[in-house]
Amino acid sequence: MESRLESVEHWMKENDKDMRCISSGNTKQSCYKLVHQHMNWTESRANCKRLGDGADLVSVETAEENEFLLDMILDLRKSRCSRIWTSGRRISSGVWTWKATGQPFGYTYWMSQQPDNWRGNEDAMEFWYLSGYFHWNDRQPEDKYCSLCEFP
Ligand SMILES: [Ca+2]
Ligand SMILES: [Ca+2]
Repeated sequence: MESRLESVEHWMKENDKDMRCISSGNTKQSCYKLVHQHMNWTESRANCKRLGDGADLVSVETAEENEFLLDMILDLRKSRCSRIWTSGRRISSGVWTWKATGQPFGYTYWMSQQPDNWRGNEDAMEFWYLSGYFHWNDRQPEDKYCSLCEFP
């Protein structure tokens, strides 16, 4: 019988060029799907959860996972997704936390000068395409962007 991850991989190969899986090194195996439809952070998270059992907005635990994801979204950028939501949120204590796992940020890849909480309401983390690369930035969660779902 296929494991759930194998069935996700099968579905990816058959149907979805916007979905990729990581399976190397010390990083826990996951698959990811870039969603092109522009939605605010809350809508983006609800959409990911609808895509599969355990699916949620992406959480980035390691440098290896981050590198894989930045390569993936750069490669898929013909989609014109310049801003992409993740599950990262600044919670009331000011600590950045991955909402999908409940864990505070360990590894980080913030762009220089970020997070800057511009105008005091940038409480969600996005991948932001600027000067040829994607970077981490804090951004207001009401804005409508693409999103990246993770199937752990
Ligand atoms: Ca992850
Ligand atoms: Ca910012």
